[in-house]
Amino acid sequence: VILVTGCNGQIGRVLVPALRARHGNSQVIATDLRGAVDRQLDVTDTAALLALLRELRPTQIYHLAAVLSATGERDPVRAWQVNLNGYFNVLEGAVAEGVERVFFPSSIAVYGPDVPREATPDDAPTRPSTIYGIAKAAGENLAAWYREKHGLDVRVLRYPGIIGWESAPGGGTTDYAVEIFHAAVKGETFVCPLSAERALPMLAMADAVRGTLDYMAAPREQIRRASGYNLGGFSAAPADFAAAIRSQCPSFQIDYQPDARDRIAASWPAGLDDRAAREDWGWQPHYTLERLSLAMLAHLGADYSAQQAAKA
Ligand code: VAH
Repeated sequence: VILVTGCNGQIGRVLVPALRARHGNSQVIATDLRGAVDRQLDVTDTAALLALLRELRPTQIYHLAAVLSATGERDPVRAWQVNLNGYFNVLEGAVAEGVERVFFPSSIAVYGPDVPREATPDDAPTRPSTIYGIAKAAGENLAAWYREKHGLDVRVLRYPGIIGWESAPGGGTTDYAVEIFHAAVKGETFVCPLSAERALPMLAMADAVRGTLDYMAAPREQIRRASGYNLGGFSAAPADFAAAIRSQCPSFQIDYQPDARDRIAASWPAGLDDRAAREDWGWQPHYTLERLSLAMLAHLGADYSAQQAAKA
């Protein structure tokens, strides 16, 4: 049995169906604080988490429950409780209940402004500027500690911004890269919270989920980095998304109004060096900015037209 926490988040909504397709519906137990779940679970409730692990005896845990970067800057106490204490509970419970493998999503947010920006390597120093990034960097070190001390196979990926048509993001600095496409298909002017040239590493949701499942299925001896791997896709700034959208929607309008999220993005890399993931376990992204933009507009455009037709 595979347990997923945070199943109703941006990644969880896509990862759970992909896990079910690979392992079978009955093998995946989707949990979250609220919404459509197999079991309700608050990862900060240690006793409830331990009781669920004892009942279900999962062999793997995908721990996706988290408070993202922008929200975390406004509510650091809650961000720390969920992002670190919740994760610590998962690791302690995994050891206590004999879980074989744990997935921990880290982020480019573990890097600060003192790293090579265009192709940040895995071994660049991690001096994060956000509460979210601090918790993720601590989480990477916890993964290495539990691997060393308990032999727990905790696997970590440093995700870039993730963009998909399948699910909505929530509370992140990179949410704009999904919301811009929704505005485009509705013919609305997009008010962008990042400045035009603010480039960040980005990745298609379909690539991120496929890469995560391939990584978790790789033989243990291929995983040579205990603290995890950068997972790269492409590098893009808001102006790049606007240009890709305009090639399909010539009348698309964008209004740049940088806010606190632009300052967070300014502390992050513009691009990732993910050679270690490619060499160690065969990582390979498939979506470029252009291909992803076409797919986003096609899927969201179809959804929007169907919604309009239903209202008519
Ligand atoms: C966020 N989507 O914006 C997340 C992610 C790299 C960005 O960590 O907080």
